Amino acid sequence: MLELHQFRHSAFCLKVRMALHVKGLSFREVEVTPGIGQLAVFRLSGQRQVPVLVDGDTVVADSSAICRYLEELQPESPFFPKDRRAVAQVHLIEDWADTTLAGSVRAALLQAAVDDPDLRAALLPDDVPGPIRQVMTGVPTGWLSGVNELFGQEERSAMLHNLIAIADGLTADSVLVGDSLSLADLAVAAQLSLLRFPASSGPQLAGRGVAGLSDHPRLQPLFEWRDRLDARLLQQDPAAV
Ligand SMILES: N[C@@H](CCC(=O)N[C@@H](CS)C(=O)NCC(=O)O)C(=O)O
Repeated sequence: MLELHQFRHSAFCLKVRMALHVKGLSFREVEVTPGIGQLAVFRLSGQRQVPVLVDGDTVVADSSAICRYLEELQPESPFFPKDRRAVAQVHLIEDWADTTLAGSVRAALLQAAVDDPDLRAALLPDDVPGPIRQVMTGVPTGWLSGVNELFGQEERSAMLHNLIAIADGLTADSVLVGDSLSLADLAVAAQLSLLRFPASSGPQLAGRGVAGLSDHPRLQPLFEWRDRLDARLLQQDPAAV
């Protein structure tokens, strides 16, 4: 049985969970505790980040490397279109989503968590003990935001510009490249989870996210598209056992 070592609310881990569902592969989720649990991740994979996929003796780190491994393991429901130009577009969009978009949504969510103690509480792992949870959510906003502005105006408008451009061309059941689902869809949909958490993130987080973006009128088609994908891939079949 495949094992996915993950942080539940990591967008990169969500991308891999979606990919596993597209391929119809069953897997076991191993929740990693941030910090201390990453020692085991390092011992296993030679680096400390999640997601890490374990398939018997094979250990693969990095969401893109894992998706390419899954593509070889299970060629059906391919992650890439046939047309060469479309393949290039998928690579470009996946790379943009995993780097530029990932950096911006992370900064946006951190900023939102600084501003909103309830969101901060919802983001803590479920097994954080009550007293620690209280201290973490009680941290005065001023103290945290004193660090500096996390999510700058320029970064926000660049991200918004790109997301609106995508949203404008979408309907709920369209795909980003070609005419079937590809890694471009999974990579973008996964990063959007940090702006507005999907139903598969659980009742504490579903629908919450970054104020001003999660409810931005021009982005609604994008979140509706993402919600469709989330429902199709992750909700009806909680295949992970
Ligand atoms: N390029 C990697 C990025 C993975 C990544 O950034 N993982 C984060 C969780 S979202 C992580 O493990 N952070 C902990 C750390 O860097 O120590 C991928 O695509 O998998």
